[in-house]
Amino acid sequence: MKLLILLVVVLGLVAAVQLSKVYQLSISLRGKREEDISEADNRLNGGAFLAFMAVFYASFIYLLVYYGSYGTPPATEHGVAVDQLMNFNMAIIFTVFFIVNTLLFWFAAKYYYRADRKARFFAHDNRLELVWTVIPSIVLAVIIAFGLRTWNQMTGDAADDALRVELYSKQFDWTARYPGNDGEFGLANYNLITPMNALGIVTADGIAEALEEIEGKIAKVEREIFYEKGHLLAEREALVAQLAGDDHGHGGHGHDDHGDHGHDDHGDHGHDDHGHDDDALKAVLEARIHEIDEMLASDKLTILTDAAYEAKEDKLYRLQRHRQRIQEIREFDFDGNLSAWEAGMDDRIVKGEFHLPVGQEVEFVFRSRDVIHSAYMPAFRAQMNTVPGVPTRFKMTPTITTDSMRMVLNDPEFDYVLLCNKVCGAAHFNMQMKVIVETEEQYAAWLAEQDEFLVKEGSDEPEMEQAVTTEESTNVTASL
Ligand SMILES: [Cu+2]
Repeated sequence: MKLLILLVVVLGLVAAVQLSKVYQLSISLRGKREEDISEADNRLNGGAFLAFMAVFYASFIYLLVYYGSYGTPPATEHGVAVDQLMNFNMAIIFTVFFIVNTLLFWFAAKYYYRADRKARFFAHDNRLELVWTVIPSIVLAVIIAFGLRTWNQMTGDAADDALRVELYSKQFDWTARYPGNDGEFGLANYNLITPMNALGIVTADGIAEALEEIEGKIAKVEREIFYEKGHLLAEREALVAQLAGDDHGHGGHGHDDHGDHGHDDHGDHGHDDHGHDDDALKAVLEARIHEIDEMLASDKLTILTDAAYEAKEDKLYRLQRHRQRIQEIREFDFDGNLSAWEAGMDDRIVKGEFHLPVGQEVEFVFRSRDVIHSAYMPAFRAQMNTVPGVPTRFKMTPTITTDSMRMVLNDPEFDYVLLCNKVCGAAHFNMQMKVIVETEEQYAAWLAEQDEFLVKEGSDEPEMEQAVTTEESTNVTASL
């Protein structure tokens, strides 16, 4: 099939070349030179410019009508302002677009070349320069001022009673976190991320769990390094040589030692200890050789290439650094004496969908585990990058419930959605989360059903309850 298409293209090209040869031949037969272009030719080209302009505008307007809308009316307070800003910008852009393109094509058509007409030479005009510098400057300044005002509406400080929701992105899904009854998000630390603690929430238990996991990994790598056959054999050889060397070259060795100590005028003292040191050293060396022999016979023995051995050493170093960072996590109190390590215990973590109450200001805090993602909620006219290591935020107030929006759009299937709007990897297309906007009561009922971080299935539940304050544990029990 591909071959056939290629053949058609090649034959088409050959035909075109032949046709142009025939055309040139016919011109020279009529006694005209090739570069002579008649006025009729020029007029035709001018008309073609106008025809192109008409088709160009028609396709532009078609695309605008069919793809130019968000599909939903703005469902947040600031969304109205975002749409106004967008429409204002577009109105300016379209105006300039139509003026410039109309002039371009219309001039090309009107002033096609005619032998009896001479163009006017026009070098410079201060008034013109002034007009096309000052007007765009004013328009741009207005756009920037308008844009900053709308931006500040979204990113300004949230009200004290605003609901706070954390959105956590990773390849390739979203997790939402609600701060729980204490109103504070528990501290999070990426060093604590384990399968059981996907957000790395800091609690005494989380730290213990992460440490246990990392100790296990360190022990495994250490074993692989310590039991490497080549290195054990080399060490054994060196030890044996040292033992033999000690027996033969006793004098020399002793002399070195003596010299060292002699600097401090403790030569005699050093010499006294010398024989004793030697025996002790010999015992240590023999013990180690014996240990190595046992290790060489054990089934834990590993065989690694030099590169693999180095990689293991690197890995061990990184794991030890990781362990150190976990050990360095220090406890501190939020305002009001709430321990940062306890604040996370009642956090509610949800996946798949999250809910918001209508008419209530929400402050979103964004975190990312791996790469830059972008939290995009088109119906709310809201978007923010989520950046590893740099929490980002914005606030918004949803104004239309999911149910109302379904009626407005006459689409019972409609749902608000949170999308990833940065191409972040293979499953980026599927990185989304449903958002439900509902009444205050519905929202409260939904939230009460969500598990608290440390109060889900698991045997260590009673332990946890002891750790939280009395007031909190009442709430915890109530929600169970
Ligand atoms: Cu993503």
